[in-house]
Amino acid sequence: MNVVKVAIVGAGFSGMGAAIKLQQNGFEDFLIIDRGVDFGGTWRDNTYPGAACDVPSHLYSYSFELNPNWSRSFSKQAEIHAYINEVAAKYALARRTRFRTEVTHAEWDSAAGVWVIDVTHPDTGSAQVRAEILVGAIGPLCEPKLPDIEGIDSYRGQIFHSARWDHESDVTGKRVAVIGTGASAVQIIPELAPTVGHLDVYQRTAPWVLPRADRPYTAAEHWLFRNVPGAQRLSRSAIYWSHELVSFGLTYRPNALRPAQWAGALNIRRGISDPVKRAKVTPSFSVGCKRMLLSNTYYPALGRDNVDVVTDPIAKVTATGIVTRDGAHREVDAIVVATGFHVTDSPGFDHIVGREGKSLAQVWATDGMKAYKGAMVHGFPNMFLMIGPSTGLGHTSMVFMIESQLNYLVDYLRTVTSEQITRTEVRAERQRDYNERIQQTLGTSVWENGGCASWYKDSFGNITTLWPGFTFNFRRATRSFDLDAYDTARGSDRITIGATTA
Ligand code: N01
Repeated sequence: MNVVKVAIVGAGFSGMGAAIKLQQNGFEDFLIIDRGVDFGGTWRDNTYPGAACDVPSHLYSYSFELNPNWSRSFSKQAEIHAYINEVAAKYALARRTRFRTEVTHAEWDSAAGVWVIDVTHPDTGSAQVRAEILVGAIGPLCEPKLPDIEGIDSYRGQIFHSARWDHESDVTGKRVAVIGTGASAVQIIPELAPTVGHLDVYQRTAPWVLPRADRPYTAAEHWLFRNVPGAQRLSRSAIYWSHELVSFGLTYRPNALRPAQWAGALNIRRGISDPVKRAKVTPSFSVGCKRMLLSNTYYPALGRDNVDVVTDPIAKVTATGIVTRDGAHREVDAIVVATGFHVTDSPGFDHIVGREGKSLAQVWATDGMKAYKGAMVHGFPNMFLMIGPSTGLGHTSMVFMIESQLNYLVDYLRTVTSEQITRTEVRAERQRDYNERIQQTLGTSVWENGGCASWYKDSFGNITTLWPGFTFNFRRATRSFDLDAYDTARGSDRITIGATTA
């Protein structure tokens, strides 16, 4: 059995960031656990053709590890993954990481005051790790969501999810279907369209796809970033503040986003000449309600003669193709399922069990995912979620949110160490008040009023995934650990919950 102070589950941007910050602040007793073979999380798993970030790389990277060498404004997956691996190597994180190790269950042991974490490894089998503090850094976009379509299991051709791209399957010249038109599909489709024989794009809801200001950095810019102190930080700040302006429209004044909608409409007109196709791909909701996508190549790809946009709902999948409700049967050699992820209903929530013997899934089943500052959940002592509920963004870099939470995590560890606190649990009323304020702020938002259905909402219709408003407010809220929001216990004391003990 392995006993550590902090167990970090997940070796993506947030888990690595947590490990680096712990290390830098003298908390060396930690272990990272990841089911994959490498660092990178979503940037390791999403290798589909065209995978790239839709936030400029100078912002979508750690502030403490700027990279002057980004080749272009919106880097591709391989470059981002390489950056992540360089950072991991610089901080020697591999020596504290167990790869190919999956957490099957994590349960708070009240008597011992530790998290008991069951893990399994394909070669060495099951084992247990005990940790005083559990950092859940599994990311919201790690569990691929397969569509619940009749007959999909009977399909005999190649079929795979966008986040599990099968590079052994060569679809060149073949008949291919892509189900979904979200952020992943919008990047995949332009790569597939020119190489496959025929492409059917199954669109349930047309997204807004805006022009993408993507270009390679020039040699002069690279020289500046490498040699002029502050040049890169200045560029990063300019990107940050220009993106922050968008959050004003998203949260408070959706009408202010109209220019983006015009740009989207222009993008359609430029990319597609056929009026029937144009009409099919024109969204019927306000821009920003679903994630605003960026591409200069998506609409031209849809406009190609070998690409059909199918808007009739899918009725079933057969052994050889897809049948739509109008009865048409389109045969295909391969199906790419680009249908997103389990965000508000992640299977991982079943495996984390708190103080009262209930899993996160059970606790959140009654009225949705809730946490305090996206990190701490009442009933789950000594657990810190990275980019948990209400931390997602529709307009800028998640790394900014991750680093905000890292400030909070480090100050939490400093505080409990200096105060000799062994158990910390957020008070129910503080968590409730915090979430009520978030829901109030969301009342004016485009996500609430824009006329769309999206994964930002849970099954209760509540937006529990997004941080509303400006990200600098989240940075301020997480600057220091507010001990008064927590019930605590010291030494071997039982944790104090209000007037009672548990
Ligand atoms: O998934 P999505 P994604 N039958 O959930 C459709 C991040 N990301 O993987 O809109 C038919 O957005 C669904 O239709 P509808 C980013 O945060 C970032 O594309 O629900 N269709 C939708 O079109 C993003 O938001 C980057 O009506 C079905 C699509 O599948 C998040 O990941 C790149 C269906 C799912 O879209 C997820 O993006 C990629 C069904 N049964 C991803 N079920 C970058 O940084 C679902 N759909 C660039």
